Amino acid sequence: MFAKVESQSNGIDLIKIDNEETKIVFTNYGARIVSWKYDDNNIVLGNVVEADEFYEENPFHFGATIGRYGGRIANATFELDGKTYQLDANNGEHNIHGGPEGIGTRFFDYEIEEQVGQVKVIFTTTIKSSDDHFPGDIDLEVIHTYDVDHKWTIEYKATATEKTLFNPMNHVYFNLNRDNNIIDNHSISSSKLDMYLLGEDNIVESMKPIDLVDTFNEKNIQFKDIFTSEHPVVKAQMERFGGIDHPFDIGGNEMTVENKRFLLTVNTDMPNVVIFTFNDTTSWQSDFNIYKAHSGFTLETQCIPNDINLMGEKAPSILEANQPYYSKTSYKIFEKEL
Ligand code: G6D
Repeated sequence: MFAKVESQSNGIDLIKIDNEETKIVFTNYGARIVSWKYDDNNIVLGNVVEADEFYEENPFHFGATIGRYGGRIANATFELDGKTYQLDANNGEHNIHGGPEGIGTRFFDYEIEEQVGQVKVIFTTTIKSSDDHFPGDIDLEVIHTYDVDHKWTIEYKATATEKTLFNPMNHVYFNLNRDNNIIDNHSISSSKLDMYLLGEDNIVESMKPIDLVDTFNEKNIQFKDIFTSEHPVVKAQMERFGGIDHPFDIGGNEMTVENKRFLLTVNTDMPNVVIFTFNDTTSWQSDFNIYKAHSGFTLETQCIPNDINLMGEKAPSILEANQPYYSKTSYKIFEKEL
């Protein structure tokens, strides 16, 4: 395994890691993953060639590190220790992806460590309260590790100067099909697939989910079956949002997604996974947008969006001052025996 760096225009560096049949590329712009190839099949959405132009204007945040708070915060406001915080609204009246100054569009510093059987890229930045209006500054390390077993691991290490919210995630879109054909044929599987329902403006409505494993009476569920379900609750949600944009409780630390050729496993210590099936691509008015609806899906490991307004002081995204934060998510790709 080895890594090499290619510097593009506008300060964007591509950090290319070669592991024989798989290759992965990261960039300092948003500490993001740019591409992940199994042979010549790119299993994530992105563009390794002209990353500078492609990523700067991408409203779908392909592969970016998102924070300090990944999902929507309703009405861009929350209360912590009796104090009300007003954030910038950048999704109608709501705050999303950490707000307009979110970390997905900034340049991170980085170092590369080549070790036996793995390469680590350690990205660092400071999130300032004066930029995003959450309390406290956060020193953040985002560590992307790629290893000989074709496993990509993301670790987040952080400390905050004041009690705050911290809920980072990665906005990678997977597509295990050749030529990025729509992902309807992929199936998802876990011991439990509790889907939290969304209300107005895609905001999580209640803490009462519906278990898709029970509803479909199956452990391995195709996206197509969810999209076309006749179950009244599932159907109403799919019609309303054009697909999945929902947080799940996966009942443990692991879930899998597969098509005929590949199996992807996700391991995480985060309580929820938001699956977004790229439901409406039309808001991206660009020649770079070659994607139709359902061209990919995210597996955003995080605390349930809006947790602070749903759960108050019990919200898992609360980070105490000067307490080390750590979380870890791995994605591993296998080629199936045909
Ligand atoms: C997130 O949940 C949201 C979607 O609603 C949004 O459209 C996307 O990011 C860009 O996954």
